[in-house]
Formats: sequence, structure tokens, C-alpha cells
Amino acid sequence: MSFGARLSVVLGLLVVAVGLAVWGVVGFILPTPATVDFTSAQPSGAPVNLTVQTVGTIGFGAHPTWVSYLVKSPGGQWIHTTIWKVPAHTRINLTIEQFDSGSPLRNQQWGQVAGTLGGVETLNGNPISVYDSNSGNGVGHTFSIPTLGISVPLVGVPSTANNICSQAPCSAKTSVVNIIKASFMTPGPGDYPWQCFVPCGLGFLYGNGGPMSTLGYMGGFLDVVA
Ligand SMILES: [Cu+2]
Repeated sequence: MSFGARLSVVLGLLVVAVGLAVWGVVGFILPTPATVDFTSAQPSGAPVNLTVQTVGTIGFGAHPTWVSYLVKSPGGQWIHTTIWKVPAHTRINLTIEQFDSGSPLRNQQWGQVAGTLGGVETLNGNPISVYDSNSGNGVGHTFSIPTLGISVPLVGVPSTANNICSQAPCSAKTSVVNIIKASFMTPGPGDYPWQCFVPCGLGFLYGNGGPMSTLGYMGGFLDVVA
């Protein structure tokens, strides 16, 4: 190997080492959203009630204009995080308060309810197994856990409503809302990523940057424990 070749190998390895160091330090410094623990919220084996909300603009924090999920703690407090600890092999009764408007889906597949008990969600009390996003108010977000085959489309509120919430936490008493409910069973222990599949990151490339790619907004983890 010539001196030049050896030099470029060394320089190449140096670049990789520096890159890994920067990646590690940045990852360490970046804040991680808190975990809300639902494992002791009810007697062992009993269903867990998990209530979340979606809002078009969260109205506070580092990115007040971003779209986001929030979760209601077992104590009844709204918390801005997307990491939820739940017990394994347990029925989760999910309630999603959807305060955001919607639009026709780029991929109609995401109008399909999947992986829930009975293969349905209820939209303001009416069971549906699929939603045609080209009708009505379209779909704003999905709650999807790809590794579990679960997906719940969140039908949008009318974009013409004059009481659309723009400051979280939102209240169904004062803002237009769609209440979506679905139940599913948790699998064995593990960290299961969940996310929204509607490119709702307004102002970002193809709608997939910003809140769509930042933990704590349109994606998180279901931390399933034994
Ligand atoms: Cu979304």
C-alpha cells in the first residue's frame, strides 16, 4: 500500500471516529421526552385506559407552531410526551381526542383501521373499519404501531370551524373535536415504536420533517413491560 493510500485510510477512519463522537454527544445532550407510566394505574391484568390528544399547533415549548400528540397521565394531567409505559398482554382502551383538521390522504391505505379488537374504531360513537378521506373532513393523522400491525386513522374536524384549538392542552368543552376510540392487546415486553403516517409536518420537505421526525410530536414508543 502506498503512503498516499495509507494516509487516506487513516484520514477516513479519523472522520468516522469524529462523526461517531459527535453523534454520541449530540444524542446525549438532546432532551428525551418523559415517560408516562400506566403500569400501576389499575389492578394487574385489568384494561388500561390510555387517553391522548392531537393538536394542530401545540402552542408552547421549543416548537409552538408544530403539530403534536399529548397524553393524559393516570393522574389526569396532560403531558407533552409520546413515550408511554404499559403492561404486557393487557387490553388497552385507547381514546384519541382529535382536535386537528384533515385532508385527503396521499395513500388511501391509511384510511383503513387495522389491528384493533374487532377491526374497528369508533368515531364519535359510530364504529368504522375504513374511512374514505376524500369524503367529509379528510384524515389528519394516524396512530400506527407498524410492528404490531395496528393503525387507527384520525378523522379531521371541519377546517371551517371557528373554535379549532391552537393551544394545548385542548378541551372538548371549548374546541371542536372528534373522539376516536379503539382497543388493542399489548404483546410481550419490548419497545414498540409508534407514529403518525400522514405527512403532517407543514413547511417541511414533503411534510415528513419537523414534528414527523422528532420524538415527542408525531411519534414515540410504547414501552411494554412484564
Ligand atoms: Cu400527524
